[in-house]
Amino acid sequence: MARRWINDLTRNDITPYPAYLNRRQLIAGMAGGAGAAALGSIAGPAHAETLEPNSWDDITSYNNFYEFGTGKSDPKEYAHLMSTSPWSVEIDGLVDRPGTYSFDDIMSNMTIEERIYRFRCVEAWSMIIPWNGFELSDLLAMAGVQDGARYVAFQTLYRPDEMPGTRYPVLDWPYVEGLRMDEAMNPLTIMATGIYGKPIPNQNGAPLRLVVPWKYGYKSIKSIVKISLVADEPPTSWNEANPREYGFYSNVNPNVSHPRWSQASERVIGGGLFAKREPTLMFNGYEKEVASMYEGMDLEKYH
Ligand SMILES: Nc1nc2c(c(=O)[nH]1)N[C@H]1C(S)=C(S)[C@@H](COP(=O)(O)O)O[C@H]1N2
Ligand SMILES: [Mo]
Repeated sequence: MARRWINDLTRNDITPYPAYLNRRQLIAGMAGGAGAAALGSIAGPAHAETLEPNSWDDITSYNNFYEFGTGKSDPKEYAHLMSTSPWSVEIDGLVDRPGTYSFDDIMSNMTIEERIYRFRCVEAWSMIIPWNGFELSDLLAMAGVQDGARYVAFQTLYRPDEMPGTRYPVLDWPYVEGLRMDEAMNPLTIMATGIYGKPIPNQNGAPLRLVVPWKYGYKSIKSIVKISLVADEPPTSWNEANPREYGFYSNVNPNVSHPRWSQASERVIGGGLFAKREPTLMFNGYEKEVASMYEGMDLEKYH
């Protein structure tokens, strides 16, 4: 039933409320007679009722994937050069079952769900994207997280022959990112493998990429080939490139400006040339779900 809903997805089929809600939680909650409690505890962002996904065209032709160039249309133009089959992910570090996991192996062990999430780039544009994927926590459980693991480090494919943008030293390749363990285990954090029920296009990070909806887009690392469970905060590409402008946390925060621009509002892609900017929401609208992870932290210092 869930699969039919995903595969035959049309604009009208998209449940508007609570749009991003994990169907598994929804069903589990209702079966246990605790539906109302489940809904209450993970009720969506303030504007969940009105989440209207961007078009397939918006989502797949306006991209950041610097391995293919820094222009917004470069990924769509060049990402076909990247071969994504076969694909495997090496999982190492503080795990019980380190090893090379094939993409097919991962997929046969994961339950694919749809999550309609806001997506906010640090450059102050945004979209709403209907992802398909699975919770990162399920993948980590497959590898068996050990006690000493406090962070998760991710690495993108680095294949210069297939990635013309890596000829330029824009970033220190390969692209790397990281999350604190509680962020990685948060149910909102997913590994996306599809958009609109179709396999995720290369320009969006095929065959699997991270999506962390309450953080600026650059945390959502694409085309992942390696995941390491580690004890210490791992280096991240944008932080290494410019630590003053890009912190490790990178939580969406309208009250903390980027040194070169305000983060108080955003331009919604697809709204047309004269569309009004929309106010940016704390934690990108996911405050209720994630704010407790940062209680007592100075969000300006740990930006
Ligand atoms: N490997 C890699 N991952 C990346 C990037 C990149 O350049 N390389 N760009 C990031 C940035 S800045 C954004 S906004 C999102 C864009 O995702 P989208 O193109 O699917 O919208 O991918 C993020 N992940
Ligand atoms: Mo971004």
